[in-house]
Amino acid sequence: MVVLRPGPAGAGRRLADVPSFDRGIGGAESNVACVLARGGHRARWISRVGADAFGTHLVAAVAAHGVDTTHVQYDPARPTGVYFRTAGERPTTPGATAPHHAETLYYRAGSAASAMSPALIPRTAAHAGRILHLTGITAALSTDCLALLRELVDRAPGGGPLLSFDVNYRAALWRNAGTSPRVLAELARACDIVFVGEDEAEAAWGIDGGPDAIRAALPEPAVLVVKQGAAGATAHTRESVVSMPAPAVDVVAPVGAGDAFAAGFLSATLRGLPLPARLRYGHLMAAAALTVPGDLAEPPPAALADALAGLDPAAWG
Ligand code: KDG
Repeated sequence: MVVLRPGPAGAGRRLADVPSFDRGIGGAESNVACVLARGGHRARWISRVGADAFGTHLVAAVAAHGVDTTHVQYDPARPTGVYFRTAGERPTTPGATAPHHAETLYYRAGSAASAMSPALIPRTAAHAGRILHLTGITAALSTDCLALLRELVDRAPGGGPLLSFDVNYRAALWRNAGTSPRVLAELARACDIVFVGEDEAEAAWGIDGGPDAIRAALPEPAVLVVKQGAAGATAHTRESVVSMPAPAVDVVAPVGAGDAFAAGFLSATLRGLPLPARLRYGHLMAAAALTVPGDLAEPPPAALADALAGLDPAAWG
């Protein structure tokens, strides 16, 4: 999607009071692809945008991060999704109000992406990599989108790519979805690596017992990563449970941090790093995203690059 977020004069204000907006790009899956590509991986983003100016901008901006966008489709009949958001940005201008909870306004009903379906998105292109990363946001967009996810996670045991799934529960989208977010648990059960926030598990599924309770409800994924906000994250595998505290960060805006975390975790997975290092890598990428107003930290701060370079597999035994 194209995202419009408060310009400098609107930082810290509520959407109703924002006088002007800056344009950026957003979208959980493209964020993950961008972070992975910037980290030196080959990443492909598959989606649909409108055959319009925002679609052109979005695809060019994602491609500028080094992502392969050749499978993105342009829909002549439906527009590119757009959303407006605040993210509790720290006020930078005199007179701005104190930070507040994020507000989001989606304009994506009937968007080009909402028309994604098994018929339109070729399974071969989606299954071509070592990892296919999907998110629960797609499931909320339309019944065709949900059918697409179901078809992409349906694969022969041991066949196809590792399936990665970020639950990414978005209450505002599920209010109009006509399906229950319980379907997110069904999708998660079919995947190999699953990311879910403690808060999301409670809001979407009513599970409020923390990582152990979430694992009890989702025993199938080989790796289940429960994100616990500023406290860190806990990963369950069949053999072990590892908790990793998050570094303390001076947060500017939280949007995009979950995507950066997933990308960091997947990057370390592709590099063959052990579980503690994957969590640490995720935290470091998330920390970079937390320190910028947009979804993506570009480029990552030098200190982060040093920390990442220091993630030697040998050091993690
Ligand atoms: O994860 C960040 C996303 O929330 C944002 O970029 C937009 O994908 C998005 C959504 O639907 O909320």
